[in-house]
Amino acid sequence: MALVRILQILKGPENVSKRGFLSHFLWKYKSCKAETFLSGTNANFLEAQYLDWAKSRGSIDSTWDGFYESVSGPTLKIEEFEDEFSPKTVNLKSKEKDDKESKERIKLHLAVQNLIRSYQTRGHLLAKTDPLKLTIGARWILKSQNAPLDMKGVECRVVSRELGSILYEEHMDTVFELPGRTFIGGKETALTLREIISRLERVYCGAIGIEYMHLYDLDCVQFIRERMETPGAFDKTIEEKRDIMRRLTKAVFLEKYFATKWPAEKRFGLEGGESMIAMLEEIVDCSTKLGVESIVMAMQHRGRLNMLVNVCRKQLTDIFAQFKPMEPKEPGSGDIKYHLGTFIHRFIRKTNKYIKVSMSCNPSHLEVVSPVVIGKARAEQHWKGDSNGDKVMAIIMHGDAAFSGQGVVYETMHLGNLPNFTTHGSIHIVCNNQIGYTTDPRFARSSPYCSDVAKCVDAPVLHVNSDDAEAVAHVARVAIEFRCKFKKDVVIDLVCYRRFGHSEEDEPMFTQPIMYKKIKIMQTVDRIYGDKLKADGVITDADIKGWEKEYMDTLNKHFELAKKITKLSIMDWVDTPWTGFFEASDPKKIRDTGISETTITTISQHFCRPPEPWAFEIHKGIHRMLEKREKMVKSGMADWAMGEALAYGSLLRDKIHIRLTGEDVERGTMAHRHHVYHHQGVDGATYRVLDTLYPDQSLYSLHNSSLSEFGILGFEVGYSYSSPCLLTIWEAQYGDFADTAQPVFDTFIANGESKWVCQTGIVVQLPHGIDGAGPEHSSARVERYLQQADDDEDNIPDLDDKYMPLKQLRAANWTVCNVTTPANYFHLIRRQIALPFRKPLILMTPKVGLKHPYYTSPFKDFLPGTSFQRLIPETGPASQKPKEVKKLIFCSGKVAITIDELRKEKKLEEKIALCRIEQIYPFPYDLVLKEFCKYDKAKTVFCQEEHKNQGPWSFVRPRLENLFGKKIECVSRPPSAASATGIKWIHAKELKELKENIVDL
Ligand SMILES: Cc1ncc(C[n+]2csc(CCOP(=O)(O)OP(=O)(O)O)c2C)c(N)n1
Repeated sequence: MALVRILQILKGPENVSKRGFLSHFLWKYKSCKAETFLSGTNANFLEAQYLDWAKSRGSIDSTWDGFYESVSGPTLKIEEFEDEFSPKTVNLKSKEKDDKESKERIKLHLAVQNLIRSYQTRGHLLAKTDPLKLTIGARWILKSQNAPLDMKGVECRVVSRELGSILYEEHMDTVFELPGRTFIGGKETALTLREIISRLERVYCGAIGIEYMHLYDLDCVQFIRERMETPGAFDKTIEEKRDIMRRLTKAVFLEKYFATKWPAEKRFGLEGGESMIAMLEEIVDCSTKLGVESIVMAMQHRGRLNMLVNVCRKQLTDIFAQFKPMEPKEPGSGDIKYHLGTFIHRFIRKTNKYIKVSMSCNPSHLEVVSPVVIGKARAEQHWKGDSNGDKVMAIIMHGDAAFSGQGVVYETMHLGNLPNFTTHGSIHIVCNNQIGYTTDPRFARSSPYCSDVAKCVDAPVLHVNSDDAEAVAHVARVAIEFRCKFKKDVVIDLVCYRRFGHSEEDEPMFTQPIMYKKIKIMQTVDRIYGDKLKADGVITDADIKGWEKEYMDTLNKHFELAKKITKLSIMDWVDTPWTGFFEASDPKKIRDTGISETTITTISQHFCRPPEPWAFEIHKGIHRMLEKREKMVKSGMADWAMGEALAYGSLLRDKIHIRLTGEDVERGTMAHRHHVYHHQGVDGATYRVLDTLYPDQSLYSLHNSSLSEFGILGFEVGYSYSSPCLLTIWEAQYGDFADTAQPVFDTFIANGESKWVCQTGIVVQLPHGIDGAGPEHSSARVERYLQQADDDEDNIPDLDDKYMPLKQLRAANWTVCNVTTPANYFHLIRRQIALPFRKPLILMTPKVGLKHPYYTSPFKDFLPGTSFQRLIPETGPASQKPKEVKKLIFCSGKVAITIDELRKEKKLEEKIALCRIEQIYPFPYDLVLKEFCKYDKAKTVFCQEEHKNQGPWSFVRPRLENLFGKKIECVSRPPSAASATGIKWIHAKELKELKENIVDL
C-alpha cells in the first residue's frame, strides 16, 4: 500500500528531478512512514525492482513476491503508474547514470556532514581568539607539520579536508539537509552549503574557539553545541550590554588609577586582560540564578587587586592603604598585597540574592593554591550538607604559562571525578596573556593551547578573545551553566595580552619587541566595546563619560579615606573566619585529653568486634587479627592501632569531624589500621569499622587517595582551613614521599598563620625509621621540618612559667613530634583539638615493629588525668639510683627500642638512663633540664638512628648545649648523602657501630 501511494504521489510533483524519485520524495516528505525503511539508495533500488516485478513476476527472486503483493495489491496495473520519470531498469545506461548520480549525492551529503563535524571538532583551530591577531591554533599544527605558515587555504588542511576536494564553489548554492547533530539551522532543516559554512565559521571560528567534542558524555556535547550553535545564542539585551560596558569601565579605570598614583609599585596589572572582570561578574550573577550560594576562589598575581575590588568587593580604601608602609596590628610576617585574601557576602541586585565570595590567600608559588582551594570548597560543601555541589563552587584562575607548566594543575584537576575529593565541578579561568614573564609560549609548552591538560580530565575548553566583550560574557555564561548542570570541570581560556611588562618594573621590549609593537597600538577594551555600542546606538558618549566620572569619584574618595588608615590589620584579610571559636576557648587551657573507662571499653570492644558473619564475610586474616586484638583488650593493653582508634573514636563521639586521607590509608601502609573491611564475596562491599561507634557521632571521612602528594596534601590543607571543629589528617605512604608536596609545607603549612593569620590543625603523619629498607622508604627527613621551626635556639624560655609549654605552642609555627607509645600518640592527636588554637602537627610515625611490646600502652594511660608527654623520662632501674648512672641518653623515636634492648642485653640498665624527647619542637626545655639535673654525674649524649647530618641532631644540639652550658656528643650513623643505605651489609655494619657507641660508657 505504502509503495503504491508513494508512486502515486511521485507522479504529481512537477519539480521532481529525473532521478531518484523515491529518494527525492523521501527527502521532501520526511514525515512519511516509508522513511523508516526506505531511504536514498534502497528506495531507488526498490522502485526499480518493483517495476520489473510488476511487469514480469519471474524476473526477480520469488522471495520478494510476498512483499510486493502486500504493498501493491492484486489490482495494481503498473502502466497506470509508470511515467516518463519512472526508472527504466530495462534501460541499463539510464540505471547506471542514476546510480552514479545518486552515489554522487550521497557523497556530497556525507561530505557536508563531515564538514559540519569537522568544524565542531576542529573549528577552534581557526578561531580568531587572539586580540593581537598574531596567532591561531592552526599555526601550531602547521608548524609541527613543517607546513608553510601562511593562512591562505589553511582551513582545507587544518579543519576540513572536504572543502576543495569534494565540495567546490559549484556546490555552494546547493541546499543540503542538516544532520540532527547541529543547531546551526535554528528552525530550518536545510541550508545552502554557503550558509552552512558561514554559520559554522561564525560559531566556531570567530571570537570563540570551543573544544568539546572530546567529552565522553554526549549530553555534555549536545549542551555545548546547542548553547553555541543556536542562531542568536550570543545575543545580549541592551541592559546586559550596558552592564558589560560599566564593568569594563571599572576594570580599566582601576588599573589606570593604580598606574597614576603608584607608577613604580608592583601590582601585576591586568591591563590587556580587563575583560576578565566582566567575565567573573557574569559568572557571579549567573551562579546566584542557578542556586550557588558560595564561591571559593583562588587566583595568581595577575589582576588580583582588580578582582579583589571589582568582584570580591574589597573596600577600595583597604586596597589603597596597602600601597603605603604601615605598622601591622597583629604579629606575624604578613604578605604582599597581591597575595592577600578576603571574603564577602555580596548582594546581587539582578537576582535579589546573597552570595558569599571568598578569595583565598595564596603564595607566589604559582598553582600551589589550586588544590588548597578545591579542598576548601569540598569542606564547605560538607558543612553545608551540599552533597551535590549545588550550593558551593570553586573557581580557580590561572596564568597561561603556569597552567601548562605546573604539574600540580593536573594533580588538582584529576581529583575532579574522584568521589571523595570531587567538588562537583570547578571553573578554571586562564588569564592567557600569551607570555610567561619573558618566555614565549612556543618555548613553554608542547601543545597548541595552554589549556590542554583539561582534555585528560574530560573538561570542555572555551577559548575566547578578550577584546570581544560580549563573547567573553557569553562564554562565562555557558561555563557556569555547564558546571551547574553537569557538575563537571570547565575551562575558560581568556586570550588576552599583557599591555606592559611582567610587573610594573619590567621592560617587555627587551624580549618581545614584535609583540609589544603590536600591543602599543592596541586600544583598551572599554574603548573597543564603547565604540561598538555607540555605533549600534546602544549607548552614547554621555553614558560613557558618566560612568567614568562616577567611578573616578569613587576612586578619589577612597584614596582620601585610605590616607587616614595608619595601622595595617592582617585580620582584615582573612578569607575563612572561624567565627566564635577563639572567643569560646580559654586561651590558657589545654582541655583534658584523657577519656573515661566507659569510652575506652566502648571503643576498644567495638574495634575488636567482627561484623555479623551472616551479613558480612571478612578475610580469615582479619578474623585472626581481631581475635588477637580482643585478647589484648582483655589484658588491658592497647597497641598503636588501638591508640589511634581510641583517639579518633572519642573525637568522633565529641562531634569532631575527622578526615583522614592518603595513599592506602584505609588499611594502612603497615597493615595495622584496617578501618575498612572488604567483603570476601561481594565486590565493592565494605564495612567501615569506626562509622558505627556512636549513633550520633560525627562523620569519619577516611579515604584512600590517588597517588599524589602535592595535590592531596594541598587539598587537605584547604579542607582543614574550613573549621576548627575538624581534625584533618594526611598520611604519607612513607614519610619521604611528602617531599613531592614540599611547596605545600613551605608556603602554607609552615607559615600560613604568620603570613595570613590562617590557622590549621592539620596532622601530617610521616612513617619514619631507618630499618634497612633502603635510601627511600626510610627517613621522613625530620630535619627539614625542624629547620623550618620558627624558633630561636639561643632563646631559652622562662622555665618557671607554668604556662610556658602552652605559650611555646602558641608561638610555634607547627609542632614536630616523634612519639613512641600508643598512649602518647592518642593524647597528641586529641591535643590537636583540645588546644585553644590550631597548629599543624608534623608527626613521625613508626613503620615496622608495631607489634613490638614497646608499642603498647596500658589502658590506664588513656584515662582522665593522663596527658601528652612531651618527654618520656627514665622510669627503670637507672631512675632509682640516678647518681650511679654513667650515661644519660636523650633520643627521639624508635632508636629508644634499640637502646633499651641493648642495655638489657648488656646488663647496663642501672648505668644508662634513657629519655625520649617525644615533642622535638617546641623543645621541652623544662623537662629536659629536669632529667639532666637528675643524672648530673652522667655523661650526656644525644642518640639518633639517622645519619649525623640528618635527623633531629642539628636542631636539638644547640638547644641542649645552650641549656646545659656544655658541649654534647652525638651518637648516630656517620654523615651520608642518602638518608639510608640500600646495602644490607652496610646497614648491619652501621647498626653494629651505633650499638657499640651507645653502650660505650
Ligand atoms: C612555581 C613558580 N615558579 C616560578 C615563579 C616565578 N614567576 C612568577 S610569575 C611567572 C610567569 C607566570 O606566567 P603566567 O602563568 O603566564 O602568568 P602571567 O604573569 O603572565 O599572568 C613566573 C615564572 C613562580 N612565581 N612560581
